[in-house]
Amino acid sequence: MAEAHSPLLLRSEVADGVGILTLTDPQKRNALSAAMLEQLQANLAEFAAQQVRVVILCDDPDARVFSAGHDIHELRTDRDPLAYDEPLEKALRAVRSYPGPVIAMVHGSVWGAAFDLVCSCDILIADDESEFAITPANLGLPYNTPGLLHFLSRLPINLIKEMMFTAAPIPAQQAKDWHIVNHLVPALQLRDFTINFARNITMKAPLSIAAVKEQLRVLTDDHAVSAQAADRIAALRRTVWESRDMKEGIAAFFEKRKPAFQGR
Ligand code: YXS
Repeated sequence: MAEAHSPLLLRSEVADGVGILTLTDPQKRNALSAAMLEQLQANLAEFAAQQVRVVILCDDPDARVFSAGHDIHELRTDRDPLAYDEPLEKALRAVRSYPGPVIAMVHGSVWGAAFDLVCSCDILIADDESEFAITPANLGLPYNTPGLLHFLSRLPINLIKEMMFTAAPIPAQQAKDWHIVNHLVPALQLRDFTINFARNITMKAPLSIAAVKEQLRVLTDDHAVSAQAADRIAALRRTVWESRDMKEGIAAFFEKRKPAFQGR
């Protein structure tokens, strides 16, 4: 569970065999800090040890923001900020390999890497106050290949391009029309609907479900990429994370001003 010295950034509970993890860092709009992501991994490991069959990842019902995405304070500018061994990627892999369904229960807005997090969940249930944005273009960041594969396994490429190029939030109904969201329910019904949905799955055969989840992960995550393609991708992304534009995008966020991107 949470390290003794770090504040609790995730509330963990088990109700009727369903594990519920609630993001609780309202001051930073549930930004995905290394501390929060480590607590997410630790809680998932604890649930797996307890053979919790279904997990719900959610935010508090009075939050306006499900998660503001990667903690921008922690974005590395001296190396690939979304590298394989970064806390975010480890947490996404923990969700994708949890031996049972992880359901994202979304109220409020989802930003940046938090969109990758909810897309890495197996099922997404949201309310009519939810919206979804992927925002590297706002900050000058190079999204990574595992993330793009996550999106490609979820959305048609033209919709991914629209979300990436505009960084505009996709409102709830449009997210449902685009099949980002499995179920769209009124805000007041979200928790009961999702817990009942999860509880029904806990009555099914856990080994069968865990095997199908892992088969689908292997079939969608393990894409063979040629050495030349891998080098090209690395070069393209390095140009971006070494750029002055990325430093400008991050600085502009903290100075609460619009960034002036120069294309270099
Ligand atoms: O000024 P104080 O100290 O009160 O702190 C403010 C914000 O700086 C802080 N905060 C964050 N801190 C670190 N990382 C973040 N992602 C982050 N977002 C917010 O929280 C305090 C309250 O923020 P404020 O005043 O803006 O709240 P608001 O309710 O007016 O607006 C909520 C948001 C989420 C619309 C707004 O905070 C916002 O636009 N946040 C940034 C969303 C974003 O662009 N996320 C992407 C992060 S980078 C990422 O996830 C990927 C790597 S990528 O870029 O590739 O998608």
